[in-house]
Amino acid sequence: MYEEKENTSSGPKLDKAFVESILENDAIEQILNQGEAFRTLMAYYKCAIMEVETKFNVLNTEFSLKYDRNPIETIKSRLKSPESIIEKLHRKELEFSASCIERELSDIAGVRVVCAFPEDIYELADCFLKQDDIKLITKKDYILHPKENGYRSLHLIVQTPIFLHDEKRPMRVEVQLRTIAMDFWASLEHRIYYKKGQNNSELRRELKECAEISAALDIRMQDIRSQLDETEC
Ligand code: 0O2
Repeated sequence: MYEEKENTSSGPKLDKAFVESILENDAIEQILNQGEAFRTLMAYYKCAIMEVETKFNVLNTEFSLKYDRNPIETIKSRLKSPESIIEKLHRKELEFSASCIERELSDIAGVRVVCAFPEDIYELADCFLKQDDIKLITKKDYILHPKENGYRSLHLIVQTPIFLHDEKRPMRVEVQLRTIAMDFWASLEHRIYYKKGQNNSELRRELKECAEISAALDIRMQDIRSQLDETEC
């Protein structure tokens, strides 16, 4: 679950019943043995989230000085929950170890940047990716190429350094950029369908139609803004 405010609790707590329901005893033992390394790795991912959030906050401030408006409506971040990590490792038949998590999973740290207009997404992404300490690992443009269900967002997996007392550590972060309309749609769809595998085809069709309508609305609102910008010049 993505949150607007950073979670400052002492660390993620594991739902033991969930873990026992999907894993064998020896795998649970393996997880418990990794406790300290896991907590340390999660702290590093939290730092990486802070680095990326700061970069977007700086860009937002600079844009607001230059254009007299904020391109970013909200930034929401999340650390993947221990349950989701275990479930994903289990699904991919990977071992539970801090090194395997770091090597194989790219979405432990997630930053979601919500903008008013589609144009802002691409401009922010460009500025962010031009920074010399950001390395692009993968880019998936679900705005240009929406998913079959209607999902739209720009996804970037990037590597960013965090500066510890005695080392500079590269960490991977998943950045999702979307408009308010895309975010509204995805939140609803996430609650109803995504991951739940339900199969009500009529609802699916309606949701897809809503995605098309909200994409058209995004384009019209952007056109209106462009016209306003022109009349103000
Ligand atoms: P959560 O609960 O949001 O963290 P992967 O399985 O990560 O190796 P995948 O699925 O190819 O790779 O990654 P992709 O397509 O970049 O999607 C990753 C994230 O995008 C998901 O994270 C969702 O947050 C979001 N997402 C992707 N597709 C959909 C969709 O159809 N509907 C909605 N609502 N969100 C989507 P998680 O970890 O799966 O989920």
